[in-house]
Amino acid sequence: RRGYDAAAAQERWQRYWAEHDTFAARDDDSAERRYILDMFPYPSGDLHMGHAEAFAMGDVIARYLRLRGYDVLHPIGWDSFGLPAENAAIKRNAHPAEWTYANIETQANSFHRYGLSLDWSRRLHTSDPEYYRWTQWLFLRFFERGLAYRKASPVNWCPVDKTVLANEQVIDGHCERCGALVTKRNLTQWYFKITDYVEDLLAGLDELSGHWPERVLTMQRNWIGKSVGAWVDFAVPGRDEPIRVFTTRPDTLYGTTFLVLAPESALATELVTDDHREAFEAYLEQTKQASEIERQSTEREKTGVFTGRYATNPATGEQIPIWVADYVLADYGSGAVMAVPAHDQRDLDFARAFGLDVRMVVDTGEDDPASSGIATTGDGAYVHSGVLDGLTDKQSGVATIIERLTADGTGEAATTYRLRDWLLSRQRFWGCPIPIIHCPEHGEVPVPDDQLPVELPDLRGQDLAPRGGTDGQGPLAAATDWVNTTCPICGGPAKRDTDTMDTFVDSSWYFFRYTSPGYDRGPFDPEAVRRWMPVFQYVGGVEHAILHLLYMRFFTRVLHDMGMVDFTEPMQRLLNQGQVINQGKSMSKSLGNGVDLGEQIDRFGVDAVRLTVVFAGPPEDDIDWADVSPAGSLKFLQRAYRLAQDVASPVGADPATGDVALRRVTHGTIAQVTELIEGQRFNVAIARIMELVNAARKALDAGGGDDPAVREAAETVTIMLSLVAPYVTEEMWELLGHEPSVANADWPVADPALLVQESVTCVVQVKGKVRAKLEVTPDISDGELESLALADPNVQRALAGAEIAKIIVRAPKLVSIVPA
Ligand code: ANZ
Repeated sequence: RRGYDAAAAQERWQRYWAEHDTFAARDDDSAERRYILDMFPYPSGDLHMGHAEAFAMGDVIARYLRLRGYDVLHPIGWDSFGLPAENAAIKRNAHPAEWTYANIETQANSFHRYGLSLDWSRRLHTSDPEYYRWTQWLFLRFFERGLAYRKASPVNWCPVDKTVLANEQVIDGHCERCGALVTKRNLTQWYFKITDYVEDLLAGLDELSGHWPERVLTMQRNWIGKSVGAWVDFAVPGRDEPIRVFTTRPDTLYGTTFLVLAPESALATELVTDDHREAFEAYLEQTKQASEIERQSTEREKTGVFTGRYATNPATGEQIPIWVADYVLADYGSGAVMAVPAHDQRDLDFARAFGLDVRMVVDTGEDDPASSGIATTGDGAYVHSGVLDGLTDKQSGVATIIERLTADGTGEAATTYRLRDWLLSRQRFWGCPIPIIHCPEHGEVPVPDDQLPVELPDLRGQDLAPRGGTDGQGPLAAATDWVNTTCPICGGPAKRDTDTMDTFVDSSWYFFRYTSPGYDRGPFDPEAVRRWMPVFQYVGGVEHAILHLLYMRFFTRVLHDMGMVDFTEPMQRLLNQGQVINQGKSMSKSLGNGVDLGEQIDRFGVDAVRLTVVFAGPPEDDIDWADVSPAGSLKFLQRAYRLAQDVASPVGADPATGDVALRRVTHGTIAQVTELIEGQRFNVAIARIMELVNAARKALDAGGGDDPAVREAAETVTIMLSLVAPYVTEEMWELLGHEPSVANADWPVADPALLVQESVTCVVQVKGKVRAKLEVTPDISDGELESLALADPNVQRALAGAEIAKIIVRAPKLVSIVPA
């Protein structure tokens, strides 16, 4: 008898599914809809183990819901603009489009082979003009609403990639992609005004609590970084403007004994006196070497220089020295800090390093920070604090001082955010052109909608390498025929914008497009979005926890305000799958511990690889490939396959006439697996299916293949296992005498009559009064129950040593005792 032939099955069913559109969304009101989405891939090389895991998880959910009778939308596309394509193309002397689309084909073939239940008819590529036409259209709507604007500002510049980097692409002062030391440049750049939505984006996170991983919500909250406090003005003798600082602890103002400026702030350069300039310049140079994280670390030894100047503490009227130190950052708050050494550890470390005053103004009952060296941050009684003396809690302290500052005109309540507007300009070729024309007469003029898309010029055979000139212009600037155009308003000579958009713009709206891929009157059909969205389940890596998810939430809010969608959170639920690692480490070329997906599939077959990935542990945990056994998975699949082969009863045989013990296992498994899949505990669900295969095999070996209960078990296994092993289960379904596809089967329903109750509660009465409740197995004998009841301490106490006149036992629910 032949076993399961994975390679043959893969070929056969791929063809079948494609020919029958098995996984196309119907979108015909025949059933409730569910939209399941995996974060779309970036087309660099072939699929890897990371894709294998993420897409296996998403497919479990999509297939489960389909079997539950939902009309499921499970689309696929490619995030196909971006730097890596361009760099690879430059290296190989090819056009980015060639490299990109070749990789997309490779990946698409691999996705087909991987047996995912995708709706291929909705496939999109963000680098296709018919897609980016709408990216541009959306940009123009943002522009009209004042949500896309240009401003000149110092930006992070990667001298190797020769492009502007967003803050989040700078890791410890280095370019996230190439590792080069990032420098600053002054450029005029396009921004999206995401800060207009900051409060709404924050509030939305509360709504998502319980549906998104808590750590993602926390990361988003920290990224937005809301701080509530006050601005406080410190007058500087000899200067018109005061120094404004942001503080979360205005209540500690009386303890402010000096100010600290960020070394690279304009204020520092301005204020430093000639006597101190040399030391300051040297310090400024030194600062540039340290990363933002290092600078803020409390562990780090404090460094700094005195400016030679003083400011007036608005509460005490005292003159306090102004210092410069790198623990203050230039681009947060105002780049200046009021230092309260008694109640802030970094200020205290600094004060102790430079012999500055430490003045305790909140008495928390702990040791005086001046002697202990430990700043106190809790609530306490205010001391030496003028209007605050007598108060004992932070909240009233803060409110009182803000009132006072406001009345004096030396400060006001303030809220600051870490979040900055989204810098979307890139000086690169392979991205979506910004649909703006610069007219000497009319300024920034939108390209009229009916002239979209502004297509990328071909530039085949030309140098696409970033130019990196001081003008900060990208390679598009060299395409003079393309750049030189006419103003849509006056018809005079004008120039196209030569920046392209950050690829995060492309990925901020792709999920809308899937609902109506051919739509040509807008980026999506609002009716289709209403039918399918919000997305029921989004699946993807935690590396996108901050930016992608924040940006798409922002886009959705803007679309909401434009009246195009009626919700603000596009993804109801989020699953962050773990990573696939090997030997305890991330896979990498340099470690030589990479595992090749294609090679694993060649050896064990798709089903075994998918089963291994899903069975390895909870979906959000990392999988160490050194700890798993695809060979073991394949062995199990062979065992399941043989079970289907050995079923001898006819289709439709009444299971009620079969082995009740096996039926109990089958129905118990149905109930448990259903709950486990709903709770996304896929690995445990698989363990239960494996147990059912064993139980069915045992029953079969004992009673033969004719027992309809064996068929029932085998069919249950086949349907449930199809969530992770689509090929072998199609074969099994056929062996069991059914028409394909198993994807059209119904998810089994547990018969409550066959569910073994784990335990029942037995009431024990003494003289008619309930004295104890015992948890017992339903099939406990009268004798066993009687001794259990009599041994119970509460029952013994109630009997108080009395003889027993009568005892009635009704297992498993009741024991009634009458003492003499
Ligand atoms: C005085 C003070 C006293 C502060 C105290 C804290 C505790 P978050 O919560 O992160 O917003 N700060 C302000 N601007 C800064 C900058 N550019 N670089 C470094 N630190 C800066 O932090 C706000 C607090 O961080 C502010 O409140 C300020 O120190 C400091 F017992 O002011 B605080």
